[in-house]
Amino acid sequence: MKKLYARRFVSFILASAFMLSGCSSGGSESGTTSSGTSIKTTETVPSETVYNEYLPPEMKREFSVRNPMQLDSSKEFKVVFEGEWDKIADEEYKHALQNEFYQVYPRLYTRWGTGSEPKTIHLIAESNTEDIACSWEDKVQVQVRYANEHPEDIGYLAHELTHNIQSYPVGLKWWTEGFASYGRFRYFHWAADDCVYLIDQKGEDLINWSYEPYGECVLFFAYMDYRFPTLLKNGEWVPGLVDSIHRAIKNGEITDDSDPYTPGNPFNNLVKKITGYETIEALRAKYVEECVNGTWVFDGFGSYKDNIVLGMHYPQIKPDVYDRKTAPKSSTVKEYANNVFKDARVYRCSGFINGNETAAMLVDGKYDTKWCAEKGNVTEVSMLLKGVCHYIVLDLGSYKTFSSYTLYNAGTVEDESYNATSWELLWSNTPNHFIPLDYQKDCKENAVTFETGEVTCRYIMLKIYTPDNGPGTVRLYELQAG
Ligand SMILES: [Ca+2]
Ligand SMILES: [Zn+2]
Repeated sequence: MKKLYARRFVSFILASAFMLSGCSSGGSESGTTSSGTSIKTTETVPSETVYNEYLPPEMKREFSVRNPMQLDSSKEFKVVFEGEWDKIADEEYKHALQNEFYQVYPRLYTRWGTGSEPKTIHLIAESNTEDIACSWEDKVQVQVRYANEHPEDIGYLAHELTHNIQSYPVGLKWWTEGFASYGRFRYFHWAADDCVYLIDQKGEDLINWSYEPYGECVLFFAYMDYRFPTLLKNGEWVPGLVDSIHRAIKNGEITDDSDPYTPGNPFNNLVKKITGYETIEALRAKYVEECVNGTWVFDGFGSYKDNIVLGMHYPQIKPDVYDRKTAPKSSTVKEYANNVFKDARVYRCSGFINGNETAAMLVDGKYDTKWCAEKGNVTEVSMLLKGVCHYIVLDLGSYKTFSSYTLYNAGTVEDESYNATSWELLWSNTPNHFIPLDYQKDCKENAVTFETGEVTCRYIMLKIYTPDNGPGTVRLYELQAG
């Protein structure tokens, strides 16, 4: 079940901004409702074709009991299902949304509610609508067709629920959507291991984001919360940047977010008051600089000072700490008359890019075939959280003995800038508990042999920590031993 959740996470990586915004992109509309007090926020998708290409074809969904997380035991909050739920084929889908509501909504309310927002939410299934999802007042609506075609996606609900909490009197643009996506990012994805959505902190989408309502901006919100957090000082709450802007919009002090560049408007005045930066754009530029230079690294919300508001536990990106051994490098690249890794069965692997570049090609004995996998092929969040970008477990079929191994990196055939530079080889006699054999931190060789000392074992694991010093694609042509 964890795995299937993790699989869902793949689509989040691939679709990135697109899906993170609540399964939406392109148009959004907002307007004042008849009561004049709440904004309807609509998520739409440009075309079905665009959408579908982001979903891995093998993707399936299974909703089940999630990690035990904070539930609303006081029954203060409630979700009521209305409309055409009988037209949604999978009965478990409703159940999953219900679980999500009781986990996410109390968090959102505690953090950003003022007491006037609805505590009961009506969740409506509607077939006669073009919108994938929308929310207004105490209602969230989901399109029946979308639910049937993309039952793996439930994260949009957290995004919509954040809109319910916003209850902004006027419609802002990038802030409203970015904030809703941040609500989803922090209180849905980053609230449990099996929903974690990892972001490439040096990714172009993130750096190029410039106030489009749907875009890669959740990390910017995470940055604002980190650098300018809400704190409790001498028993008094001192709101940080995100919470201050949110409150100012709620109480009508800020009604416009359309000019992030010019100092002096109400939005930027508030930014300046809290951060010292003249504009939100100046702060964003600083954030991009910090992401690129690595002076700010997002590794989860565990260390956030504002956790005092909710006191929850967050998953954390935390490399495994154990005694890594480094084997001496051989002066020559060894070839083996009896390559004991040849045609080993791939017991497990983190993924591969296509049928012509599978993990098995790492050990097929051919120097021109490779195991290739992109970052997006990797679905196991538990490994990613430990800093492992790709991995393979080989079953040697029986106990085999070797005393050195040779890795033929990308550079033996392609550009050497594609070389993986940090990896670890481990051994075991069961497919689970592996013992370190050789750890390489910064190896730049195209083909290289390491002297591990004599080992007899049935299983081998190769973990890749740094696949290519760039986008995270691994390209390995051969792994041999003898
Ligand atoms: Ca090969
Ligand atoms: Zn939205």
